[in-house]
Amino acid sequence: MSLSSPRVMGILNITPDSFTDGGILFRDGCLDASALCRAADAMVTAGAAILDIGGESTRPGAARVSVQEELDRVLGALEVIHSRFDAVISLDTSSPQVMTAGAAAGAGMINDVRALTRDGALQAAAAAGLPVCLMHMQGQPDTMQRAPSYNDVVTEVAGFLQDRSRACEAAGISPGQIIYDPGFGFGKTPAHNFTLLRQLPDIVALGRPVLAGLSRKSMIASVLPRDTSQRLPASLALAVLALVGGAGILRVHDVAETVDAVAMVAAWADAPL
Ligand code: 7PM
Repeated sequence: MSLSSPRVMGILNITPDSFTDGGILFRDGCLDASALCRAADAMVTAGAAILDIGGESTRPGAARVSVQEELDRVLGALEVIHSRFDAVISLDTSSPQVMTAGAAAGAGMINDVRALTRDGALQAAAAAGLPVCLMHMQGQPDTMQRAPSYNDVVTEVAGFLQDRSRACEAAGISPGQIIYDPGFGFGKTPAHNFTLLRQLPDIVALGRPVLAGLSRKSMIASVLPRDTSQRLPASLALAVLALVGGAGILRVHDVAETVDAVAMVAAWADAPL
């Protein structure tokens, strides 16, 4: 997978409580494989290069799931998608057991909102040999939005990502396999999020591909009164700003629309002066 032009990652939530799709893909303890295939097919057809699947909701206040529950949700989905589509499958997990099993079932990258900080996660990711996305989060999902606080949000996020990169490299993950993510909305006020977006070139300058997850996030609601189903135009505006700031991967719900936005920015970036 080349990152010379920006890639779109489509979000497939395999959780019963996902905040945007209400758990249509996983209900009553059971994966709806045909709904999953339709959703994956629509995203791949629309131009997603990566499909992000996760079985543990990172929503603030979400119930923690057991490793077995997460494995049950995610492995079936991975096998279904891996056997039918050639998109890279990103596995959204913090659990070393899920990383190991997921890599064997066809995952092509690991997306960890905890940046491989759980016991054994660095070793599991290194053994899997897959690219890893390291995301910054202040605090834990259940409490992170209570009182986010930074002296200098950009410097602190950049420093955290560099620390985690060093830990990855020490565990045997090659620098070329490491992706950075400032973690929009994860222990950040709207002002922190907009500062990070405005200063995204400073994160890009650290020398790794940068993933931006802005789709439908609540920073939009700090500017406009929109519930999640009405955030597409604002999400596209944020996606364009992230691209102009140098993002290499956009994690989104609305793949087709975002692919069009990527094409416009690419044409703009390639225009002769
Ligand atoms: C509630 C709060 C529901 C937050 C869902 C979310 C990211 C991610 C998520 C991100 C990476 C969402 C988030 N966001 N992984 N997983 N980067 N790498 O809005 O920004 O999808 S969950």
